Amino acid sequence: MNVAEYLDPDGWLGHSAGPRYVQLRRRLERGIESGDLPPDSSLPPEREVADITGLSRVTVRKAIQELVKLGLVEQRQGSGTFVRAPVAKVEQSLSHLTSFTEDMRRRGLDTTSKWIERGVFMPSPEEVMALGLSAGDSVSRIYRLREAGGQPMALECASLPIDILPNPIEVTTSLYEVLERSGNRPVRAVQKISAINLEPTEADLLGVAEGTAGLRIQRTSYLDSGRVAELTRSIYRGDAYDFVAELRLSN
Ligand code: 16G
Repeated sequence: MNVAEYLDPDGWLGHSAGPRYVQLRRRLERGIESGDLPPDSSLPPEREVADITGLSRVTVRKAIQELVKLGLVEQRQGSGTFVRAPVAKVEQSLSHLTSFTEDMRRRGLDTTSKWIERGVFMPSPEEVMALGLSAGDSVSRIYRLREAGGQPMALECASLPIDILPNPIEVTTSLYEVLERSGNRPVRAVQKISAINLEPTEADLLGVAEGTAGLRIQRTSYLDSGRVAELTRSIYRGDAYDFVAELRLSN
């Protein structure tokens, strides 16, 4: 079935409730999910979709804009709108304190990092509070774009007290491996996860459209002694992650 046939309004438009741009968006979403509109296929220009469906161009534009935000299609400068290839979803367990490298290795994916910042800095007030630093203390900070299987997955900024990570340059692949070697690997962590829409810079680094859904995660990790070892602020691609928690009845 070609796109024009797929969008023939007879079969769907006006049959369900809701605004017409939502009906069009749903029709396109269903086509992407079912494979009728396969990855990398192009959508016809707005004008053509309007002709096929009898909807106004404003309505068509609104539906497509929403699909861009959902990360289902992308607009390539000068060449049109294309269905995005889905990224492999990663499930991260919320009950095990694992590192990004370990999580990805378990799924057979190689990791790479692009460095945004790595060094020893004056701490921000947030870092002073979270890490329990004293006046005049410096902080080790590593800020990376984390990729797995060649795909950008998360932006991650980790801050650690300088005696826990004296030399941030030593971290080339896994932070937790470096901490493990010095006996400073965290044993417990508290995570706060919230839903966000990605800001332009974050979206650009993660290779998705501005406004796409993402997850903001703040992790505070502790050593066996109870001391805070790490504060990490991360932004994960919402389309790449599922966080899974196991729940038990308390008795
Ligand atoms: C995970 C942790 C992060 C930690 C990193 C170490 C979350 C939300 N964050 O991404 O706090 O710094 O692993 O990974 O899970 P690495 O050892 O591969 O550098």
